[in-house]
Amino acid sequence: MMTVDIVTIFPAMIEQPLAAGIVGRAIERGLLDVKVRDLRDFTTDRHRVVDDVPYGGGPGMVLKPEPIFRALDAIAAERGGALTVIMTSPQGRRFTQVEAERLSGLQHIVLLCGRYEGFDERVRDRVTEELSIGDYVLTGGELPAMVILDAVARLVPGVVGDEQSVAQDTFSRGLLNHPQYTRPATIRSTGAAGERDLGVPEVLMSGNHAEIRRWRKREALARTLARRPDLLDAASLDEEEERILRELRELQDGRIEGLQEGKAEE
Ligand code: 9D3
Repeated sequence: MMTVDIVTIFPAMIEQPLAAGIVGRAIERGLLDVKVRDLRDFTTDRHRVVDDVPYGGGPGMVLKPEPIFRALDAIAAERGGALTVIMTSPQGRRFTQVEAERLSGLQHIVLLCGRYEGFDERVRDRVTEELSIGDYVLTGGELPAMVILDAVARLVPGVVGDEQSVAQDTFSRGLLNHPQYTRPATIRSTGAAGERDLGVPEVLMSGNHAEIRRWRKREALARTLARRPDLLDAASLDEEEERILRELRELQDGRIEGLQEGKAEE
């Protein structure tokens, strides 16, 4: 079982979403033990103060170090042994699928959620790593902690029912997924383009499994080439996929040359 301690001043932001979905079921089934710790429970003053003004002046408030140190001491005493402490922070290294895979192999992690202008620098003395989820500004580390927990939890064996779907995942395989369809076979749509019937590619209803497999490979590669060509550098492709990708690139090059020669697009 993997255990995760989350330290926050907004426990409700974490507890409600955790109860639902695949992660909620994993907790119920005992595959995952998540404990949400209210940072204010580790203060010692009457007003349970967790922040203070920055030394040297300036706008905003800084999270005080003592409540965080006390919270980490309590978690270390309860869990036993050295802690892996992950600080969520805009200054952190980027959290990726590779990071999620590494963390999913650990027995226990602590996630520290930042607020205000951030942590007193001395908290980093107790931190193993600092992670950001991307280049956009949020109001705190709670959503990043949930993102990290979600991505890590689904890699813990047994959490996601279908191991095959975890293994075939976009970022494990290095390609975007092919388009998916389910019933009905046609659906009426009223949109900007007017009214029309939307069908399903014939090949998917043909029952020809070799054809379907090839169509899916082609669609996945075409999508990746169009939307995320950067992923193709690291993707591990089989021989058939390499061949299809060469074809798609030739088509693409042909089209660009055609345009350079001044031919109109159809
Ligand atoms: C004014 C300078 N900002 C630092 C770059 C202040 C600041 C902005 C946002 C301080 C804290 C925050 C709150 N964000 C997080 O705690 C956070 C975060 C994010 O905003 N984006 C992506 N990943 C993360 S992980 C934690």
